[in-house]
Amino acid sequence: MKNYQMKILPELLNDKNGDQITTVEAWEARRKEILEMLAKNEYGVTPPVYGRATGTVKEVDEKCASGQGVLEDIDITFPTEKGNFTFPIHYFHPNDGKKHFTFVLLNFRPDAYDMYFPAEEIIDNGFGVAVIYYQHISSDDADLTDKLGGMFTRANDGTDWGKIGMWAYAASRVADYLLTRDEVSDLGVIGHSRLGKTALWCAAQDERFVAAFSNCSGCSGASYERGKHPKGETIKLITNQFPYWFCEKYREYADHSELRPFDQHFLLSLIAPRLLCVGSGSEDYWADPYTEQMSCIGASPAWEIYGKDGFVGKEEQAKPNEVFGDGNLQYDLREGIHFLGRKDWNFYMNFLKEKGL
Ligand code: GTR
Repeated sequence: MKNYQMKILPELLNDKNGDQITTVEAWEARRKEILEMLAKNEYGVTPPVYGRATGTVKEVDEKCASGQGVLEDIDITFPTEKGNFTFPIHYFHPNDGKKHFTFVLLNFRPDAYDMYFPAEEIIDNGFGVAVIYYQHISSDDADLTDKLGGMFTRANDGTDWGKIGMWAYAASRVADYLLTRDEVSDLGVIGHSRLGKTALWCAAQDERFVAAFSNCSGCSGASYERGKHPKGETIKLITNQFPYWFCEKYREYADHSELRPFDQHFLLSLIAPRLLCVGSGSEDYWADPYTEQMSCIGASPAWEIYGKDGFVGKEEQAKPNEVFGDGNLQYDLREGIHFLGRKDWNFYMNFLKEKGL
């Protein structure tokens, strides 16, 4: 495993002619190429933005949690090819009149309070969090025209966006709105599992997010396909069970993943030189923690091109609860199962504080 990536992974920093990239300018050209490669071969092509989103505050709890926070229920509306699209969010922020780093969380349930985020603790740490229920955007099934999916014409050429692309698009529209709010300084996007994949794809495309947090994102998220542990999920398995998360073309790699001209470190590299946290669970074999760590190592040169540290840590597998957080690309192996819990949030919030956010 040790030198596996060196031998068989597609080269991140080689340009079209196979020459090594050493300048920011050449990297940014390469970055565009990678973005297009991932859109056309994995997540699908994102439709254009027809206009910025606006928000309508529906309800406010001025003293949420223990009274230190505000919870606002807001409708986000934006124009699309086929008219306006509206969906609700819950927006929590500290009640102190200051600006705060704010997480945009893609979540699995519609409730304001949920086991995947400790609202009160996030507020107490001086952060905001805006929560999107992902199926308000489009259903998690094969109906690619549900809700937002139906608002754009599909080209039917194998590269149309899948659900991950739709959910990511919604997080960007929430960013449109939040960036107009006085309570917001900077934004990060966060998600768990399929929504961790979504958070990565969202931040890859939308550079207004200064940070991204991938929690247990696994296959087609942070983890390498090449060199995957036998217990880990593969492109073959994921495209059999969840083909609609991706573009149709992705299925071509189901039996030939070695032919992909990229691996998942390409996705992580698109977030450079911004902040990125990749978090795994030590017992989350399906997501394959070690190839998540390895792909951080593989993506790290993209940060180095900017003269910044990317991943700073060991190549040998992290121990449970070990955090490699000295660079701009943090990796942590939270002890336990497939879950987005308090410990994960604390790893991420500590990272932000250490970076001065
Ligand atoms: C699994 C899927 C994973 C992961 C997970 C989830 O069944 O195979 O890729 O995304 O669902 O989202 O909880």
